[in-house]
Amino acid sequence: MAQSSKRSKWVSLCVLLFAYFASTIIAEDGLVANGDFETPPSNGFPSMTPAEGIATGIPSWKTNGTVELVAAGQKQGGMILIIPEGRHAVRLGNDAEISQDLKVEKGFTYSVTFSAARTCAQLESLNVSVPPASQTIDLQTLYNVQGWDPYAWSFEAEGDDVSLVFRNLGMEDDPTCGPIIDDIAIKKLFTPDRPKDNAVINGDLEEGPWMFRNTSLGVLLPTNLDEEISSLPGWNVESNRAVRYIDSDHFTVPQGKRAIELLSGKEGIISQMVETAPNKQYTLTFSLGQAGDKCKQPLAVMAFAGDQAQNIHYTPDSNSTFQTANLNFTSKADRTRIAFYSIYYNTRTDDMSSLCGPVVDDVRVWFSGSCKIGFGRLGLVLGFAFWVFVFFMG
Ligand SMILES: [Ca+2]
Ligand SMILES: [Ca+2]
Repeated sequence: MAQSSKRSKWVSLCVLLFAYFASTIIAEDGLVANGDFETPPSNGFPSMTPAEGIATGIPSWKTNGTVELVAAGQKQGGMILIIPEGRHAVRLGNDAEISQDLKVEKGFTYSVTFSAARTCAQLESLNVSVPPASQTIDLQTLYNVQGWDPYAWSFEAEGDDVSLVFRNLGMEDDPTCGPIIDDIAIKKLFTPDRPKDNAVINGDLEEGPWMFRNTSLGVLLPTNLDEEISSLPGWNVESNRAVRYIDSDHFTVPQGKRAIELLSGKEGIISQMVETAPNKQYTLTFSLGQAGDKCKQPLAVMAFAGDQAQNIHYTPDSNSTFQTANLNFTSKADRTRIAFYSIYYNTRTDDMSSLCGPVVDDVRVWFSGSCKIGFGRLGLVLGFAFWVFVFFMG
């Protein structure tokens, strides 16, 4: 009797555990199901003849309209199609979409990373949405010579079950001119606490979108429309053009594993509203460096803090890949805007067309008024120590 009750307890425990895990299969950070489009459809990958290339079913995705699985080596008009990663990707025809249902946690902010390439010279854009949140990403600007880039977009989950949708809003004469997408990943973001001695949130830029270890292009952060929902917690990309989130595996980063590379001159601006006490002296300090990506010098940033603005040139030092820059300002209100953009429009020296620029990291805003008090106290302590010394020696 005792044994059977023990067994039934075990059974109920197992059932409970199973129920727990079954109910919490929440999208994990990283690639979504078949996010790289390398899982073969039930009838195999379509042949490389474009006419037969219409997907009959892409595992883990729902499709609407002309969605085509494309393969490495496949040609279009004499040009080989770009496949961002692996051997396969999808191309969205006019007004076509793919979607996948995801389990997330309501109220949290998630960032979606995806790679996109355009196929024709026409204006192409891609709409990414988790209804009701939606953003159209402009693919017209080529940020690098390889013809594709990873992008990040963030949304706040309004429920536990959401649908991630990629849609080509285009209506081109040539229906095969739609964008190619690949490598779709998701990451639940957290907002780091504000350090005691620094008013900047995520000033070290370590919290940001998912990055694939094997992707050497960084991740582009396009304009974020909602100040509160950003792939780079705390920060806003307030310009029409994107900035690049870079990692220490593929770039030179001043601090930690992540930093921002500013692109496109004035057209790529990151900013943050930091909490300040009105009419107090503050100092903005940050690391200014180069990304180690053969970017043509000179590199320089325009740094803003409240009503102060200063251009700072990166002056290479043989011992370091970055320098520390300072900007003193007096706060005018309980929030002060800090911002950065690149002064020059830089490209790489090896291909003359990939966009690059100065790197910003380790951003701090601290109450420099307190510094004087600190030295005052230090002076008192030293003075007291001196008199104690004189007293005992005497
Ligand atoms: Ca792929
Ligand atoms: Ca960093």
